[in-house]
Amino acid sequence: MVNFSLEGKVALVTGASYGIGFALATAFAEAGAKIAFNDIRQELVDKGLASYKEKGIDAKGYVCDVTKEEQVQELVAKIEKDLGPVNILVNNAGIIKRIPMTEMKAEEFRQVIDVDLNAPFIVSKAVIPSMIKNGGGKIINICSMMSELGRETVSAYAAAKGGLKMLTRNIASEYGKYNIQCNGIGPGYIATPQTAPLRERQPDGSRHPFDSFIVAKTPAERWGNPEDLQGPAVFLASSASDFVNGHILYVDGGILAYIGRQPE
Ligand code: NAP
Ligand code: GCO
Repeated sequence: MVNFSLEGKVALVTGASYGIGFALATAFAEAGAKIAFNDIRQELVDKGLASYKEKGIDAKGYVCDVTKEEQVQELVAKIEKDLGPVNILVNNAGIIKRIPMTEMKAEEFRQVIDVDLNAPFIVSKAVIPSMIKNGGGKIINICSMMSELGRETVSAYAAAKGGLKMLTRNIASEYGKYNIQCNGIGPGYIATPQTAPLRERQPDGSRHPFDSFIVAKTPAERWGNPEDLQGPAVFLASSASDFVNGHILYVDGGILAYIGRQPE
């Protein structure tokens, strides 16, 4: 029988107080996993803990900046002590800065690369040794449409998410022999705080032009919800995907398949 159960597994989802990370961790808990998450500030962790509790999930929350290697090593050690070794890691924490490239400071570019690309390296590096010791594990990197496509103002984000796609393939290549599967999820445009500025109503009450553009560009004719990513994430976290490695699963309502609507 196909096995999607995560019973007895320990899952670490980074930056999972709300948004996509919270939805994925919730689905993992429903499939039987024990949940650990982190965020950068205590208020966010507390907010997350309250939201998990509301769903009846006994999650463990930790303050940790995923760009700081020492903090990450401590986080992984604490989780191991509190829940056991991490079997499933989701590199979800991420930021975006929407600034035209010629106006972007090098420091701003670096910050995005640090959170969206360097941190998945740091956190994966911290859990891989115990995964090897325990006979395997699952790493899921949250990629993006920008792992494949560019657009105005997101040079750093696209560079980071394109890099994350290749980090995914490299982890799969390097550690596949230890029964570690590293795959990516490439969400389409998902309604979360990160994309709220792109959906803001105009002063006259009409839709933001980017909002209308995305709906027209998506064969499903809607934005995605964090819940749309739950099934694919449980699949990639479970033994049902044990021979899937180095793959990016785009969950985008069909955006990447579509040439776009012809002008009226
Ligand atoms: P979000 O609502 O902004 O949530 C991201 C979370 O990561 C926040 O809780 C954030 O905390 C946390 N975080 C940021 N920097 C961190 C750090 N250094 N250490 C620890 N935690 C940190 O974003 P989301 O939309 O749920 O996105 C989650 C992931 O999916 C990101 O990697 C994003 O790039 C990716 N993604 C999103 C979409 C979309 O359409 N929404 C599409 C494709 C991919 P703060 O609140 O303090 O910033
Ligand atoms: C943007 C968006 C995107 C999405 C997502 C798409 O400004 O274009 O924020 O980058 O968040 O990553 O998959």
